[in-house]
Amino acid sequence: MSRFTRRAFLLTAGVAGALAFTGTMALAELPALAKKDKYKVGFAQTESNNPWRIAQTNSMKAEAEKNGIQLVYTDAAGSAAKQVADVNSMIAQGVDVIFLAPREEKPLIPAVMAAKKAGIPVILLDRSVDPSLAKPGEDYVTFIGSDFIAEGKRVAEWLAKNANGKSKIIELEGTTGSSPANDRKKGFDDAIKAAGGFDIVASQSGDFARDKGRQVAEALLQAHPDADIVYAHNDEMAIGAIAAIEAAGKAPGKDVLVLSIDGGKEAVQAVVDGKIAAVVECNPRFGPKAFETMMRYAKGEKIEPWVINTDKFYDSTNAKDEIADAY
Ligand code: GZL
Repeated sequence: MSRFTRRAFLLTAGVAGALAFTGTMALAELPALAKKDKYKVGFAQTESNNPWRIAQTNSMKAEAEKNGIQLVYTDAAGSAAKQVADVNSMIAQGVDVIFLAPREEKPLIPAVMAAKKAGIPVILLDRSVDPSLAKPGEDYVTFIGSDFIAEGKRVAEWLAKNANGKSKIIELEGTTGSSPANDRKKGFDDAIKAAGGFDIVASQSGDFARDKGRQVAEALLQAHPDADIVYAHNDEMAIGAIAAIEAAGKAPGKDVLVLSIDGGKEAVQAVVDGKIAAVVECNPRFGPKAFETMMRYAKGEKIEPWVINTDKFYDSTNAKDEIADAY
C-alpha cells in the first residue's frame, strides 16, 4: 500500500472509530424521566437494623404516599448482594426511577449500571458509590446526602477545643466499604492529626450496629486501658460503647469522652445526661428532598451532582433546648 493510500486509510479509520466511540457515548447517556401523572418508584434500602435506617424509610414512605406515588420498597437486610438483586427485581418490574442507598461503595456499581442500561434513572440516597467507577450526571442522576468528611472533621475540631488533656482515641468505624465509614474516618483522622497532640490507638469496624459496637469497644478498651476518648461513626455504636465503658467500671463523659454522628433522640438525650460529649447530626429524613429532586429531574432540570443535606450539631450548650428537633 502506497504511503499516501495508507495515510488516507488510517485517517478514515480514525474518523470512523471516533464516530463509533461518540455513538457509543451517546448510547451511554443518563436515562430521562418522563413527566407522568402516576409514578412507580423503587426504593432499595440497605437494612432496618437501627433507628436511623427506620427513620429514613418512614420518611420515604410518608412522602411517596403524600404524593400519590406507588413505592416498590425492598430491604437488603445488610447484604450488598441482595441489594443488587433487589434493584434488578425493580428493573424487571419496570419502575420509573430507583432511589438507592448503596450499602457499600463498590458492590452496588453493577446495580447502578444495570438500571442505566435498562433506561431507568437512579438517584443515590444517603450513601454513594465509588466515584472512579460511576459518576453523577452520567451513570446516576445525583447523590443526595450529607458531607461525611465534614461530619468527621467537625468532631475532630470539637475535640481539639474541648478534650481538656484527653488524647488517646479509640475509633469505632461504620460498615466496611461504605461511603459514610470511609469519609467519616478520613475527615476525622486528617483533622485530628492536623490538630496535633492526639493518638488514635485503635480503629475497628462495629458495622454501625449497637451490639457489635459494644463488643468492639469492650475489646479495645481492654487492649488500651489508657484510652480516654471514643469516636463512633454513628449513635448506635456510641451507645454500645457507653455500655462497654460502664462495664469497665469507668464513667462515660468523665473518664472517657464519647463522640458520635447521627443525632438521634437517644444520643442527644445522652448528651443532656453528660454521657456523650458531642454529636454531629446526619439527618435521615430524606423523603421531601428525594421526591422534590425527582420532580425537578422529570421537569427537565439539570440536577447538581450532589444535593447536599446540612447537618446540625449538638453538645452541652444546645442539646437540652434542641432535643425536640432530633429524629
Ligand atoms: C449515613 C447512613 C449511616 C448512618 C448510620 O447517611 O448511611 O448508616 O450514619 C446508618 O446510622 O446505619
